[in-house]
Amino acid sequence: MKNIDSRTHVRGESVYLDDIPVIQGTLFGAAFGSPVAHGLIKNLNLAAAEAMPGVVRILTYKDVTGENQIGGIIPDEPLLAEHHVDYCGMPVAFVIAETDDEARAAVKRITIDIEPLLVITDPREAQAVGQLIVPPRTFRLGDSATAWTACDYIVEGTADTNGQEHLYIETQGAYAIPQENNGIKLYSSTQGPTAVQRAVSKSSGLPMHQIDVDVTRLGGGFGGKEDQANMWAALCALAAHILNKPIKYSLHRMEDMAMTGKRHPYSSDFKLGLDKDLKMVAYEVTFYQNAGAAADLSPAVMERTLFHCTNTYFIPNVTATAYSCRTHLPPNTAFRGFGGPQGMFVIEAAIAKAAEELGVHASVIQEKNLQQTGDEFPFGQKAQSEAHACWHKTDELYAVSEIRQKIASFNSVNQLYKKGMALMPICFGISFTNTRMNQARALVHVYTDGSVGVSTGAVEMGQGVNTKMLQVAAHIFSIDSKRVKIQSTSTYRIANTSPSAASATADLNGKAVEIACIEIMRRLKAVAAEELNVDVTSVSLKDEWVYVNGQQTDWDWNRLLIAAYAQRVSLSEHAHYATPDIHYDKSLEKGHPFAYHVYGTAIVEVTVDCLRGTYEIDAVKVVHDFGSSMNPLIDRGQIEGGIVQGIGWMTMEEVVFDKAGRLRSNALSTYKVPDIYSVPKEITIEPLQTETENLALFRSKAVGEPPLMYGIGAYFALRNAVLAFNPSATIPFDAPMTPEKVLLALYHVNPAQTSSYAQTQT
Ligand code: LUZ
Ligand code: MOS
Repeated sequence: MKNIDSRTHVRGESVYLDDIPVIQGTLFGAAFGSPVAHGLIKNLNLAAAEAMPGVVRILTYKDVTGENQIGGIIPDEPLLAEHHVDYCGMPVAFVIAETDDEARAAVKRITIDIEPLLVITDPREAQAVGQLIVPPRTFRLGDSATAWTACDYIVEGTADTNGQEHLYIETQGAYAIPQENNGIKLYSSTQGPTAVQRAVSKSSGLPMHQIDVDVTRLGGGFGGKEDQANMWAALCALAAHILNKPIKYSLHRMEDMAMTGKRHPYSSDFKLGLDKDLKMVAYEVTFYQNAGAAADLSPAVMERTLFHCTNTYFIPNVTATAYSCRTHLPPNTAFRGFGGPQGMFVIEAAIAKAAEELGVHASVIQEKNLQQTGDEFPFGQKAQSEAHACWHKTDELYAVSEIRQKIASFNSVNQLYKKGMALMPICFGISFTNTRMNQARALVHVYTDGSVGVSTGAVEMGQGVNTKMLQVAAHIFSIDSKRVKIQSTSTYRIANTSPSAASATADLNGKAVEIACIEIMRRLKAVAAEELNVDVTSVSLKDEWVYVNGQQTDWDWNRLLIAAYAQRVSLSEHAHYATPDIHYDKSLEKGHPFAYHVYGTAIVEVTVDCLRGTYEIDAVKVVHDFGSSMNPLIDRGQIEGGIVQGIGWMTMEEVVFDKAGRLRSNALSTYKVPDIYSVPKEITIEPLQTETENLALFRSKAVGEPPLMYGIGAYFALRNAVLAFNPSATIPFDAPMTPEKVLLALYHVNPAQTSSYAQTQT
């Protein structure tokens, strides 16, 4: 079944926040963000802005009717700055005007006097002066300190990954419409309607039952709208509450890029020990997470980095420590993978370093250390591992040694073009790491005309979750999918939702839909049994007809519904699902936090132009653990998108903040993302079909985040191509591997290691 939104998407008829018809009397908001990254506010000058045409009101922290606080995990983030500013772009005032243009023109007239304070943009500097968001955490397995003596080879190093702009096509925004008796209806481009509802409730002072957050779909989220839609919704709701007028704010791209957080940059130290058979014996790693100026989701992101610090390998002795470091950047936030990719990059860097020093292919070390079923993760969970199955199927299907030979022969006859490849096995835990969040609800109404309406807590953001929800209902009822409509996601219909995140949305909400539909079916079968005067166990429904003992009757779906209604049997159900058997003990850092893991292996092949430093991604060939896909078309789309997004993070996307904390890569002219010309020339995806995972919706494993991590292979493939040209290059593990960095590495001369290349070329 194709994505149910494809028709309206292609025709431009799909409704996003900015497509909602604006009600008469609507006013428009625009935020004034701090021009300075850190300082004390001495004076905020609003008079010139207030005198601008169309300006109705300018709100500051003094106008906040509830608590001036939108922090989720930790209450450390004001809605509007009070006495100090902590990052460039931090909202200080909110202008309300009659038009969008007037609001923004007035923002430009606001001036602010700030006494500057020391700006820290580097996480290690922040850690050194004790600026931590939460206390550090350490995961331990075995005893790495004593294990070094058992190692024949030890490598140490540093590995850095940079941030990443979400670049959802639809920018952040909200539209708040006051209702009678202080209610507020909010349209918000959010992955977390309840998160918005909570932030609005806290900052406005209204109870949650007064706030209906309604989401039809998003033009992309990628984690950027898990927490950071709250600010704009809370500002619009506050203004709507105070002025009793509808208020809309839809951010411009440059406002969005400057004011919102991104993927967390990390700087990490690693030490990896191997025995003479290249088995990894001990691994120590310290992560310095650049959290930005407020907690946002950083503690949870930090924890997922630890959960994924050994990727898909078994290492018997591990000590992994993570610091969440407070800097003066916009608060960094969820981004597809949620800290996992950052952790996985470091172990892959350590393996690459060992391979380069020992003169073997990294894949030899990777393969020897793949985790087996029953192996223990550093956090105590025992693996149900598909790592070997994915790796070996990759080798079988794509013939790794043949690719390697082709690359070697290409490289031997080409001076200025070099090819490289890398294998990238992945392993990603499915469930929110915060156990309590692994719950969802669904509300299913069957109407007497035979149509079905389904509401869940799932937010459609292009990932196709609504299509999957629809498939569940149509399948359980055994009715034509055209009869089912997935309604918008509303906090009035579904309460206390977890955000659509952690790759778990289809599993959690789909299971709730399944439970609700099964319950309605149970009642319908009882009605049929009574009407037909047969035993209920003999009744079944198939393709909209009632069967008794496998024999079709003259009762169809509609006739049965009308009978049920006449018998006053409920045709509605609200169901709850909570992932069973997951638990985690933070005091021990042990437990079973994930319902299951998703595995896969990718081969990434690249060609570097060694004169220019530019490169192309020739191919990405994948074996992916789908479980048993319930929608191969959607799942393949997710994998292709994830691969391209991961490659973008690892190669061309470069977030640049200057020392003063100002974003220099603040538009698409200075921040380069993969386009149609730079995507891999070939992407091949073969399924590893398994039937084991019953905690996945219809045994169809989660597919949202894991494929992004295949993109990490692009970094190591580029590295290998560069080393084919200049074997003496010392290349820091410092992603992204932009063309500039490739060029520097190609012509890098290592004075300690005067190779023949260096002698002839200098
Ligand atoms: N969000 C969250 C996530 O709140 N908890 C998680 O564990 C998570 N994992 C991935 C993506 N978003
Ligand atoms: Mo996400 S990073 O699953 O919002």
